[in-house]
Amino acid sequence: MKIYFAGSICGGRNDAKLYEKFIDYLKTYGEVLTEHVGDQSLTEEGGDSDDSSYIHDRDMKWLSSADVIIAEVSTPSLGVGYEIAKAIQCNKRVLCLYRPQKGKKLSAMIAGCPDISNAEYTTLEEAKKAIDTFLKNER
Ligand code: 6K6
Repeated sequence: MKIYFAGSICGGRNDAKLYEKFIDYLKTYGEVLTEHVGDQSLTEEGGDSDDSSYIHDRDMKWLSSADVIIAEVSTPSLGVGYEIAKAIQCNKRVLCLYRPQKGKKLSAMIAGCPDISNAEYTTLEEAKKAIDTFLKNER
């Protein structure tokens, strides 16, 4: 199974360590196409490449080849929102993982979208269970 994991880069890297843990877990299910999203050396200023067109085109190719998209949406990110919308357009299954935080709210465009499986979590174990439920028919 090919998994496209989406997480904030330019939107902020506060959750980058968590992304790495999700990616490690997702690797037990199949190939994670976007391992760099969990790379701790990748900052919000970029780092993978300065060529935005190259990054966009490569990531869109990966997205269209993916079987499922799993996005961590606790840190708002234009890129992640764009990837989610594109994935829905391509009729891909999408899971969004959201960690509720005081004073913050998940965008209604994600929370209210009927084409997205939304799961809230507080611990890594809870998030893993949501991933298991989402992927149980995909292995
Ligand atoms: C280079 C130039 C500007 O930003 C960069 C960083 N490099 C990236 N490399 C790979 N994928 C990226 C990069 N920037 C964004 N993405 C994709 O968008 C990833 O797949 C993430 O899921 C998502 C993050 O979007 P932003 O808006 O938070 O960056």
